[in-house]
Amino acid sequence: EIAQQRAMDRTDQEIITKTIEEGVETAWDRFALQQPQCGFGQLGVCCNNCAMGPCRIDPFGGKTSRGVCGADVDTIVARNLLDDLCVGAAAHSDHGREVVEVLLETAEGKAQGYQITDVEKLTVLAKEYGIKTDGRDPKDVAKDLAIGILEEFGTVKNRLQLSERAPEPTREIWKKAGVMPRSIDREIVEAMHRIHMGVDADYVNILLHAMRTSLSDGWGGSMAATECSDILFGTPTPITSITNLATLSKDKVNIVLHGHNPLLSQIIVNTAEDAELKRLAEEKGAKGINLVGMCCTGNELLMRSGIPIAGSFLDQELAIATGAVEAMIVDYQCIFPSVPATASCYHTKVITTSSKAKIIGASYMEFNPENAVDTAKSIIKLAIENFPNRNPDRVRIPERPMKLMAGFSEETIRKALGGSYKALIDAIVAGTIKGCVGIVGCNNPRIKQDYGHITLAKELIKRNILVVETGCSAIACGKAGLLVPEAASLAGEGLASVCKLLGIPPVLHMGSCVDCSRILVLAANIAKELGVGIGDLPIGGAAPEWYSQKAVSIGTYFVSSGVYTVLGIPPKIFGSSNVLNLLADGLKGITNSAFAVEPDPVKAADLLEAEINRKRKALNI
Ligand code: BF8
Repeated sequence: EIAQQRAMDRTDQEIITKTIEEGVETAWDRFALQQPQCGFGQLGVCCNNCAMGPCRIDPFGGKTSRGVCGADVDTIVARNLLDDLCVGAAAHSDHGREVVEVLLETAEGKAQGYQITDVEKLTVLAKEYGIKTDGRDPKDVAKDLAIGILEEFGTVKNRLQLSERAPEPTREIWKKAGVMPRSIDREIVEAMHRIHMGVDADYVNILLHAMRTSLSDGWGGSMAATECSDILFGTPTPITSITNLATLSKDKVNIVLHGHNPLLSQIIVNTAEDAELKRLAEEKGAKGINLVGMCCTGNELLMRSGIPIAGSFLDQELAIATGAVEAMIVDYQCIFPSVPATASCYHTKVITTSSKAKIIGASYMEFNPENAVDTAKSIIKLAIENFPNRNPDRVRIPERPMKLMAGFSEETIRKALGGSYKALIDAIVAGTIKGCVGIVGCNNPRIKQDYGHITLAKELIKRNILVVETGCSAIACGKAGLLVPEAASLAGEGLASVCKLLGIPPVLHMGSCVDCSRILVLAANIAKELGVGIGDLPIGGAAPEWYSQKAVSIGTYFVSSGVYTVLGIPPKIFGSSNVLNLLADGLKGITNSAFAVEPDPVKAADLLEAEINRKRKALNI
């Protein structure tokens, strides 16, 4: 059955079947139509940077060993990789910038519906930035902090304050390798400069800058997004909710909040409580308003407000195909440009809200922090008014949502362990828990949806390796029932005993993709307690189903920070053995970590376990 080949989840399969029956096109169909995909592109040997090209290098060593400009295969492959990475870093960091800007506007009293929610976190950050807090109004502190963080984006100070959270031995490595990030925008702009024809032609030099650019994302733009979102909306604490397509309601107005930035989606969540809107929904024949999240903005809402999450990247079309979605509200990133076309098969309205991300066929309702609540109200009203257009004959909503637990911020994990990582370190030293792996990233139609995430997570917990997750990976494991304390029964004895003691799942949901910065802080704080670098810890990373340029940046800042990382989808670097060898092997001598590529998640678990054992041995445990 096609649906079973495409996705693991029962509710996804049900709706995939519906799309096939109704002739509604999805990413899987478009993926099939694109076969065979360009082999040159897949190897990374095609350069389309300038008007002398496009050029492609013959991977079999024929005559075309250089582009028209003379670039060889190493230069082209490395440059293409840096290009992807800096796009991803830009996406995370520009999202981060918007959050910091709203923090500033909130402090100045210019933003509607926002407040300083987590004063404790504000104080912690202010201290890091050398801002006085004693006896000061939190708004004044927030103003100074927001300006301090905005300066991280591009200044003359050439020093990224947040990156100083990394342990000293890790920072020493960055210093020696010359990859210490200087500022967020600067690294991205410099990356683009280096990619221009006739600038950087040394693949090692290009890749070192790729590392620096990724660090300015993980320890800069993404971290700023996470920290300032926490200050505005609260630092997540454990919370339970539900997931999969069964979170859609048969009799309420369904609004899907899709995209990445919580700035609008969280205001929609807060505004949907409005009595007038509820009354309007009833007037239109609905029993209320049902908000569900999708992708990373869904993760943000789940982590802080327990809003049900309907699905991940490959679920965006399926949610619409239930025929039960009144409105899909998007900001940016990971939104299929064809979503309005899918929506046109049903009554669903797609609403774009960012001037950076308009889509033809969608309704555009510009979101600005100055009138966020008013905009949120108008959007919700539009969805409610669309409810009578729902055609009951076209609706199919799967049964039985899956329970999950989320909200594991670094602060929450630390507090649950008694204020320090001593208990976790003791468990690791004793071998009760062998180590920890962060599984992150997307879905990709190249692989059965969620298969890589679920299989890898199950394999690791069975081997007493604690799993932390973000992004679509966390949603995949949520749908599979791995994010509940009862899933401890699937873990090895040691890990299961710790989970039972603390009442936590063996797979911890740490948030959205920018919240991979929470994983960095977690690793940094454990390393600091042990007095070692991140590269010395028995930990690993994995992106079994990644697709996006953002994932290239995440994987690279993981590796650059010392975290061995296994990719389930091959990056477009196989055309250059030099680039491949450097990333898979050469880096080990610099960061004590490297990339590996392994599409089979069981074998990926073997690789990660071997790496964890290697690091345990080096630590004499
Ligand atoms: O930032 S995991 S498919 S939704 S890129 Fe996109 Fe990938 Fe999902 Fe979130 Ni992240």
